[in-house]
Order: sequence, then C-alpha cells, then structure tokens
Amino acid sequence: MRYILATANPGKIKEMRDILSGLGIEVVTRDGLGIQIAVEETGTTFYENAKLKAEAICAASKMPSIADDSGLVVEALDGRPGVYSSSYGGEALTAEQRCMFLLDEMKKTEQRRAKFVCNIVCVFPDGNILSAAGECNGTISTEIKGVRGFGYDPVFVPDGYIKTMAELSSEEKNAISHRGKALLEFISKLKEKCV
Ligand code: ITT
Repeated sequence: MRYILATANPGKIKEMRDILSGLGIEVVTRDGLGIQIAVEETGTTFYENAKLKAEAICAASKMPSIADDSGLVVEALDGRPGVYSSSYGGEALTAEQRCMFLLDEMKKTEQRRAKFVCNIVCVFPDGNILSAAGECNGTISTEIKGVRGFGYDPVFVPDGYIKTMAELSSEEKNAISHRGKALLEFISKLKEKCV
C-alpha cells in the first residue's frame, strides 16, 4: 500500500521518508500529487492537529495519509512553544531567528530542560485511524550550533549527548528522535493491524 505524507515541511518529509522507506513503507508527498490545500491547525494538542492534517489530506487524495504534528516543549516556559512551535516569535521569522528568539526567552531562567514531542496520525480512506507518539528529552543550549536537521535542532541537546541535534548525522538523529520513535511505534501498530 502507498501512503501520502500530509506534511508540507521539507525537513519532516526527508526524515519521514528516510525512516519509513527503511521500514519498507512507500510514501509519496503532497507536492508529488499536486495537493496544495492549506490545513488550519485549530487543535490544542499535537494529536488533534495531526488528525486534522491527516483527515484533510486523506479526503483530498483518497489515500491513507500520515500526518506528523510535533514541537518543542520547554519546561521553564510552561510548555511553550509546544503546538505553536512553527510560528513561535512571529510567523515571518526564519528558523534561525526563531532559535534566537527562544535563546532570548531562556535568558530569564537557569532551568533548561525541554523535550521534542511528535504525534503521528494515519487516516485511512475507510475512516480507520492509527496513531503513535514519541518524545526526545534534552536541554536547550546557550548558543546556536550545527547546520543539519531543521527547526530548533541547533539549540536542542539530546540527553546523553554534548552536541546539538543539528550536529548529529541524520541516522543518529532518526535513531533517537521523537519522530523516529513515533514512526517505529506506528509501524509496529500497522503490522499488528495487517496480520
Ligand atoms: P506541517 O504542518 O506541514 O507538517 P509544520 O512545520 O507547520 O509542517 P508543525 O505544525 O507540526 O509542522 O510544527 C512543528 C514545528 O516544531 C516545526 O516547524 C519545527 O519548528 C519544530 N520541530 C518539530 N520537529 C522538529 C525537529 O525534529 N527538529 C527541530 N524542530 C522541530
């Protein structure tokens, strides 16, 4: 069975494609099928937003749709940016400016614990839904470091590492990331469903 990825974020698409193809799942992108609808993320949880995206893309493509909703949850900021990670500090900011904005906010605190969270929701054309979640714990660095990955990777140091996520290879990131863990759980549920 072929799946469509409900995300428009190129960083997510690369990681999801790498991880899923390694597990034998064939995926196509929204761009690949010319599906350009914008989905309003009106939910207040990662799960709700992932479900909204998967439902909309499944309705448009008539294919099983895998959505990822994810973000960075910072303890000292009461969980911000959380579900609003992609627009934190202002819609128009670049990823680097968003990281700078976060480092600025962190100047008010000594506490740097944070986690990346990812919810995967797959909606099938018959209405069935399969979901999975993953987290990656770590700390917020004091400066921007590394050029790999995307988003907040240059300011996130995973537990057990002294490098930021943006200094890790894609294989290293996928092995420990919130997205890698969520997709692994998703595949295991998918296999259970299909046997
Ligand atoms: P789609 O809705 O099209 O999937 P998006 O980027 O808007 O793309 P989200 O609403 O889920 O997706 O926002 C997630 C944001 O959280 C993302 O833009 C990054 O800023 C951040 N993020 C999520 N996963 C990340 C990762 O692995 N590394 C760095 N930042 C990440």
